[in-house]
Amino acid sequence: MAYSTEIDRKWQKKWEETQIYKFDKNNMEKKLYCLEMFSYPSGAKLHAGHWFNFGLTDSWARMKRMQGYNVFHPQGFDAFGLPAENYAIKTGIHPKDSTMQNIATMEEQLKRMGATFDWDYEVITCLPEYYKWTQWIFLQLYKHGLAYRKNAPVNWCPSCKTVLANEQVIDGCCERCNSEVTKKNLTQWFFKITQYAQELLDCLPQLDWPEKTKKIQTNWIGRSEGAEIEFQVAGTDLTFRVFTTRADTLYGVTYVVLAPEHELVDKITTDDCRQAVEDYREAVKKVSEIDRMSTVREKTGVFTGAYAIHPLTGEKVPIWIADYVLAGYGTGCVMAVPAHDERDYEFATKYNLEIRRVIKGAEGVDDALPFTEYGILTGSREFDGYTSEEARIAIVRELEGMNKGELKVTYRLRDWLVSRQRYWGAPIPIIYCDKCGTVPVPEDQLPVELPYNVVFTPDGESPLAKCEEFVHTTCPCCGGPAKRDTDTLDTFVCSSWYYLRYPDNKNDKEPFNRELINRMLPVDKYVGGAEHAAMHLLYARFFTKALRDMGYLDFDEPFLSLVHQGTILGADGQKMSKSRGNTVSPDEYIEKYGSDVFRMYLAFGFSYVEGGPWSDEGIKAMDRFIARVERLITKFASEKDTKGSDQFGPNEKELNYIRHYAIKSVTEDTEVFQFNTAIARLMELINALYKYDALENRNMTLMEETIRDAILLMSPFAPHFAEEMWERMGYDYSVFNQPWPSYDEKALVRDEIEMAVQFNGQVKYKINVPRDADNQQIEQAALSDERAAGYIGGRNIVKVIVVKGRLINIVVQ
Ligand code: ANZ
Ligand code: ZN
Repeated sequence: MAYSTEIDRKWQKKWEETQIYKFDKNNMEKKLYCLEMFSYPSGAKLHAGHWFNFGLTDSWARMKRMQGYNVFHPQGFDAFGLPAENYAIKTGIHPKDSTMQNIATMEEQLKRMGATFDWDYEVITCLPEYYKWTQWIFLQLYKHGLAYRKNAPVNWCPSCKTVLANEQVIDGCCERCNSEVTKKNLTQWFFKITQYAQELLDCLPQLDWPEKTKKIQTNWIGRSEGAEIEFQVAGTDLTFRVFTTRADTLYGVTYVVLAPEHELVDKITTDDCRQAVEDYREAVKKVSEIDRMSTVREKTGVFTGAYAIHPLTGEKVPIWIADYVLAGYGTGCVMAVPAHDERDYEFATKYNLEIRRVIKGAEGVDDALPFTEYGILTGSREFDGYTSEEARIAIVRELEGMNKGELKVTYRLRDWLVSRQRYWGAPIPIIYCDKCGTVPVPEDQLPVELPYNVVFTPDGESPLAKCEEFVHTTCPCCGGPAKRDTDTLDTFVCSSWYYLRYPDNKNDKEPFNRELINRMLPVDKYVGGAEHAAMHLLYARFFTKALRDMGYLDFDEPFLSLVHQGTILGADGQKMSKSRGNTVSPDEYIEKYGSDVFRMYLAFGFSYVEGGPWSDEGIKAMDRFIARVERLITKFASEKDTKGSDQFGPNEKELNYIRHYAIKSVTEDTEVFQFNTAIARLMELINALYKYDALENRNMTLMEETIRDAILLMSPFAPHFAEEMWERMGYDYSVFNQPWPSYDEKALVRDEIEMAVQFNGQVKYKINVPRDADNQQIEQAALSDERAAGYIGGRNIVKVIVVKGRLINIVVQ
């Protein structure tokens, strides 16, 4: 029977019956937690990208399993979220129904992949048995002051009618629907990820993650070392603080700027300026944060009519508001130094504000204004002549003495906004009582179930707010009437801890057993898309650290080693999409060629971390390769009991060399996810076997051993096919219970000859060199031998004579 889906089914059935991939919880010594980012069941089908991620990570896991690791390889679904809800709005099919239906289909498809997933540990985030614990974690964060509620300007997508996290706003537009994002004030729940900003940075170096991803996180956290400096509003006792990285320029401050949203604005604006200030603040609401940060956009702003007192000179400087100052960064106020900051310079020039130089360049440096480099202080009283580096510290020390400033580290990272005004998510487990205020739902009342019958068409209000039975409840404190929070949690909350739930997914007493997950985690290998570099991967790290500090686990980082798979593009080199009509449907190919041909093609046809364009020719070639392997093995299986020779001549040595070279390369390349080169070595091995098979007098033992190794090496990439070939060779089930082959160093040395090494004509020792080595290689081998130094004895080498095939004479003096 030639390889086909029938063979896939045969072995899938057998694997299922024999429960071969069950994880053994009692053998923790060589546990290996291998995890792919779980999938989002929005499209009903697995696409080529899923296959690339799951199929090839499974190949890696299979090799580790054969190397003796007790591999934990679970699967699950990130099942809450917008797409299911948007789909429901379009089709009228309830998100729960469509999601569960999609999950069933995807589970089937994943099973047909023939992966080692242990489905006993499945996790589905939209089921109450899971989100009960998501809510429980929310409550723990709340109890520990890591979840809080505040009124804040939030990103609002007018089309999805929802609040978006900063990360979901791309170039000022909604990540999902691409409409322009505006601002709106709402009372929202936040998680205090900023409390972990420094630790999130500090732990990055120890992680085996792609450098680029670490860099993205570093920039996202955005540590900035500077100072906070206090200014007083003239004629009042109001004060405000600015954050600056350039305290050395303090004497160059000619005005200050508050973010338009700053709470002081109302209090200090004078009557004659009020109208202009109000109009400006209205206009700013429509501008996205990204635009406000843009350096090329023209700067705008208005004067408040108020003045601030310079902390060192006592001079009065005007207070402006301008949208290039962001409310959420630093203190939301800046001291403007137009001579030494580009934005301030542009602003001051436009509005005719004073520009005062306080830094000059060193000799020969062009210091035309705006001069933004470090330099030497001038016009700065007793600090004149200081370097910027010295003055940054000295000026702050002086302010410290007056209680008007201190050194300060600021992070660009913001607290994580988790409230969503949507239906399809985990309800926030909080009750509001007129008498008792904000009351957490008692833990024994979890889960707060998401009701099924809800009108979820968006109209700006949370769908749950329109569900009377949900909203009205009794206060757990006083028993009086109370209302539930009607927002749901961002789906990134669900995916921030799923890897902790897998090992203990049936626990109904706690989210996970502490002792168990301390043994099971961290995840040893995590594989998924690079698009998660900033959000998911940062949130999950934060959750792990917060849960550690609250005493629920004992490790610092969730994912020790991380790999990002590349993207499989359409045959046209464009991103696959339905509208372009360039998508590849794995199901059709699998039906036609079998799942192993599909997987082998993905392994061989692309660099794993880069991806690339799909090719139908490529998959056809892989189909021919598998058939070629099958012919070889089938033929050999029928002859293997015939007597051959036991010779071990040059042909045998050559075959044995290629065999061990393949073992070494496939092992090393697979380890680091370089599957394409691993498969290339396998192909060379099959070619060598064909060549050897054509010879008259074969060493049948060597040939059988080589074929056996070839099947083992191929098994992670073509699991069904390998089982079939293993059986055809007459071996016992299962190929996956075999140890991974190891290579013989000696076989890797190609045919060698022995040569004598002489010093000044006297033979001292002998060395082995490859038969085809040239004079230079021979000379090098002779001199790098550890015995050479003793015979040279610190003398000079005058000459080295190589007599090919016989000796090397080293002349020393
Ligand atoms: C005075 C000054 C003088 C500044 C100078 C720069 C150059 P990073 O490195 O990104 O942290 N800043 C502070 N808070 C801000 C806010 N909320 N919105 C916009 N800008 C803000 O940048 C820190 C610098 O960005 C601070 O140092 C401040 O301007 C500005 F010659 O203060 B500087
Ligand atoms: Zn109450």
